[in-house]
Amino acid sequence: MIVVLKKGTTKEQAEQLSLKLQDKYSVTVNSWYGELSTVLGLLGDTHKVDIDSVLAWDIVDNVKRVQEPYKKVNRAFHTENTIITLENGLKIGDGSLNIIAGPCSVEGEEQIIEIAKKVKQSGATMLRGGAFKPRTSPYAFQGLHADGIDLLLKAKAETGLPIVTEIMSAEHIDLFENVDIIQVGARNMQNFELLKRLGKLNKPILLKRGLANTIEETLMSAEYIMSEGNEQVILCERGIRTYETYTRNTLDLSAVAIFKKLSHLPVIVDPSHAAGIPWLIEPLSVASLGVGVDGLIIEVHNDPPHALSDGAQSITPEKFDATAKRIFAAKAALDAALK
Ligand SMILES: [Mn+2]
Repeated sequence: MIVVLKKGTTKEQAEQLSLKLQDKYSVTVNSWYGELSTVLGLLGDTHKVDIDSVLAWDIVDNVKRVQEPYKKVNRAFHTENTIITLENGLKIGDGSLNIIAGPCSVEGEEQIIEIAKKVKQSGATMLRGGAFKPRTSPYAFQGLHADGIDLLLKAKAETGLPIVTEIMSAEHIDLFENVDIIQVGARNMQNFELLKRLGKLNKPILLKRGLANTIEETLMSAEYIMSEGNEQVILCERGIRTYETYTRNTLDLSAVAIFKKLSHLPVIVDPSHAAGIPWLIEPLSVASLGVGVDGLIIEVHNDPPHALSDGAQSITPEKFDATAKRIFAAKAALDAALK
């Protein structure tokens, strides 16, 4: 970290600040006294240095980080890819492609079990389904809550598919005991108290990027979970809000490549929520393979016109079957070509 001091700062003032920084953050400080300005270089673990409090010193002109503010997430300190292994042995992040499929919301026993069986036949390796639904309108279907989780567990017992479902409040953590992967939705990406609680669990967390959050903010949210001890974090790009209105969001595929470069965590893409348009699911999924995605999460509903949420962007199990075949074929071809 570089601290540039204002013109006219005396050597005594610079030394006073150096001592303070060394003392407060246990870092080594080197000083350069130039003709025009004085520069302090902070060496060591600077992750805990609060830039704002350094800037609050009258003599400080500018502070620059030369290291990213996240540590646990950073590939620089963990060069190998993180591979997450689920209870049934399924691996995420090992170079294979996992497809998580299922309805936006769990609506009933018959619905979730039928969809689970079908997506499994088509190659899905995990089942998704919302029990707690963050809806824009308080009058929209809010999910079946604990009953929804029970139905997901039934579908898991029936098919063997691990289940992924969203948590909205730390209050509900106990209900997620038998859930394989807990999802943090885009709207909760910066619910830091929730992230800290999830950081104390020994369970994979699927962290979706917020609709208006930067790459660095997303990585800092993952850091919140990991700093509490839970290192099983999967990042998910689900589209960000831009000026474009044709699609529900704008899928930021460069973020996927950047997440893979800056962090060692598995990354998945959600083409359903990114696009909001069923026919875009396949091309966006195939495109995601090119930026190194570890998985996809796709909304599948047996009766999209009557779905209680996100029917318009869901595909039928039949359509999913055809789509999954083409995605797996593209993955095999790409892996062979890039060998
Ligand atoms: Mn949805």
